[in-house]
Amino acid sequence: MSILSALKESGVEFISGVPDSTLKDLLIEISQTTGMQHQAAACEGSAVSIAAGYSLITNNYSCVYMQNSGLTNALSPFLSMTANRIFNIPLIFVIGWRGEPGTVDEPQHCMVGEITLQILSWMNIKPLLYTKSTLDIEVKSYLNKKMSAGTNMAILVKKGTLNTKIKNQTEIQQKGGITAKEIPRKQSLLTILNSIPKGSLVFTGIGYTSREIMKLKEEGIGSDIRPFPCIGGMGFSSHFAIGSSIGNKEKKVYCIDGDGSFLMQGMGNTVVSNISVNLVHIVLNNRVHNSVGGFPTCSPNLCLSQIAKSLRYTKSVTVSELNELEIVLLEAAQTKGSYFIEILCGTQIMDDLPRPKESLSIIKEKFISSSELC
Ligand SMILES: Cc1ncc(C[n+]2csc(CCOP(=O)(O)OP(=O)(O)O)c2C)c(N)n1
Repeated sequence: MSILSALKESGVEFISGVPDSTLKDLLIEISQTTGMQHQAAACEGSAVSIAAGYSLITNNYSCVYMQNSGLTNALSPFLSMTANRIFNIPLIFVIGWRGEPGTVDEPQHCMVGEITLQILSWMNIKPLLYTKSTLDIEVKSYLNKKMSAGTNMAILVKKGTLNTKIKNQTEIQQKGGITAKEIPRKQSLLTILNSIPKGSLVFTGIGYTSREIMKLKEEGIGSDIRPFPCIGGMGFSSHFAIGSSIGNKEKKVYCIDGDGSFLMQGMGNTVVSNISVNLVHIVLNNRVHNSVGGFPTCSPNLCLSQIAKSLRYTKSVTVSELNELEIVLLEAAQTKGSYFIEILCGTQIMDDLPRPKESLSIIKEKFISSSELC
């Protein structure tokens, strides 16, 4: 059995969420199963709301999956809409536990990892801790007990418990939408790095982008720039970039991000319509959340540059050929205002992607001193 089978046997028919590498096996199973309707969500709060809407109308429990870093996002609709003292629409949460105290994990996960149980206690949830030795019967009896009581519940999955059977990644990625043309990922990044004028401020997003750029810099590409890797706060790197452009009108500011991140928080970029920024916002659209297993985003076939156009970026384009990209990057470097570039790119992954080698506070200090901000 598996978590998915236990959910199905308990009568659950609907699941929504944002992917997490801790939950890869569950997500692969969801993509291959029948009898469980699945809706990928743009963010965790949206997943809670979609699942709650489904439950309200069907009078059945539904399930929400996420990484624990999405819990704070989920809290908004939970605490003021679905919780038992509000509209009382109980849900089943399946949560990947990154940054669990006593385990080794990336620095951005340590704070949320430490307070995960506390957040769940604010939600009045006593989770079932899912480890390699958790028995199927324990999962079923936990679900059934909580369902009979009509309460919220959570299965908290320890890192390394579920990601054992990853085989069909290519198949999953292929479902992430279809494009006739695309620029190979590495080629896109090389071209971007070579186009950024010296002295620019560069912010790179979560997912593979920051790590890919770290690798290219280790290979000597883009030696004139020192990017600030926004490896936490999914979707907010462009907001960071906007803030820094407000704070320094002289410098050209770049944000290089993924489509999953843009879809998660892109509406916040609407502020570019009423402020003066000197921003080049680049989104590498591979139509999937590649770094957490290659699962399709909630809307893989949207044209992101059309969205940016309606958010009133000064200029907004989609490119799918290398020569177009070169021209557009040149123009963006010379244009004042907000320039949005959607690159239709592939899902190829470079080998041996590095992770930050220094502490994040040192990375921040080096970014500040190299940016000649004072
Ligand atoms: C709030 C939040 N939700 C989920 C995650 C887990 N997560 C890390 S990277 C990522 C996917 C990012 O997708 P995209 O921006 O398209 O970049 P790619 O992975 O394709 O490089 C996800 C879902 C997270 N870190 N934070």
